[in-house]
Amino acid sequence: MRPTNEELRGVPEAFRGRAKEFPKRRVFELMLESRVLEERLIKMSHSSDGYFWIGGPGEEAFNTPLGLLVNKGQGLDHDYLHLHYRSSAILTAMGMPMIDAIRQMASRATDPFTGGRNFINHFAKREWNVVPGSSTIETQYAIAPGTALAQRRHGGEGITIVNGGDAGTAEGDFATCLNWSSRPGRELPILIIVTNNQWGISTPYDQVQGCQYIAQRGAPFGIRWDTLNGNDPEACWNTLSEVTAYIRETRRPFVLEAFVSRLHGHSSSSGAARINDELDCLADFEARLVAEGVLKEGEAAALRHRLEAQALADLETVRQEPEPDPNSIFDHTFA
Ligand SMILES: Cc1ncc(C[n+]2csc(CCOP(=O)(O)OP(=O)(O)O)c2C)c(N)n1
Repeated sequence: MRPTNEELRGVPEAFRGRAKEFPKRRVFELMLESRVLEERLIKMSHSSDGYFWIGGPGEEAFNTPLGLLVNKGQGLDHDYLHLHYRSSAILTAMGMPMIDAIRQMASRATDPFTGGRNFINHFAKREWNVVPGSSTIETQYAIAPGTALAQRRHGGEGITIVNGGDAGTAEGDFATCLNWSSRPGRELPILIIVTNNQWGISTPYDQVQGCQYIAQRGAPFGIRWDTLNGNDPEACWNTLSEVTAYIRETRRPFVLEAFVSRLHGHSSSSGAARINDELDCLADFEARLVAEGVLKEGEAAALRHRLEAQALADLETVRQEPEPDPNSIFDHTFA
């Protein structure tokens, strides 16, 4: 008898309560840094310091704990990341300095991810197993089982992490990922994440998806699954700690769906205006930390001011840096 959908929900009992103490102050500082960075990048798209913006404001409460929990490094003993374009807070939490994203936004040769040749928030970093991100949505889900399969053969505790949006899961690559991750006896150590912001550019979730939860689609494949409030950083820290422990130890897949906000329009193509009727995880968390006495009144504003000044100084530096040499246009092009 196969387990029912509900029996597959969440991690087994043995993995509950695995989270270390929630580093709330650190998480807040990183969430704020990521937000300030994205706001600077949006301004760059308006001031012609960059051409196109797409990014992650509204996903910081989920992505920051995730970035802190990644086993960062190069090779099969570390985690592999197959990310989509709203993942900046993951990179910030892993240690990316703001200036590196600003370099990519400004299409500078100094962009460490793509040498100024790809869109903003399309990361690639061999030293951290960050696999090159693609603008074609969802292809990452079909590719990710490859590194997970290598990790299954290799052994150890390294896992593969893949994320993407809700609308993209309507494409076949998502089903490919579920299938390859769950072949009986050959299950893969992979965390399959969907950040559900209820939108695919301008198409609402309810007009596309007949299922209640996308993550539930793991159940027919025998994959454990769960949903969580992606606007609550502590819930994300706890759940991600448990889920990653489960995958590391059992070498089995897990589908996790996080409900998040989209705090700016889809991309600069639609203007990227601030959206005020969705919950802002950063403002929410700040209010909580002030109420708890973790942050003093005005402390967050002072930190924001310092980070904004740093981002602006970084932009001044980047403006002086060279654009890519036209002769390098075909470098790293394979067809
Ligand atoms: C294969 C492919 N089809 C269509 C597009 C155009 N496109 C870019 S983003 C997007 C919506 C994606 O929505 P979702 O997966 O929910 O992620 P979100 O942007 O909301 O985080 C679409 C249709 C694309 N980039 N690639």
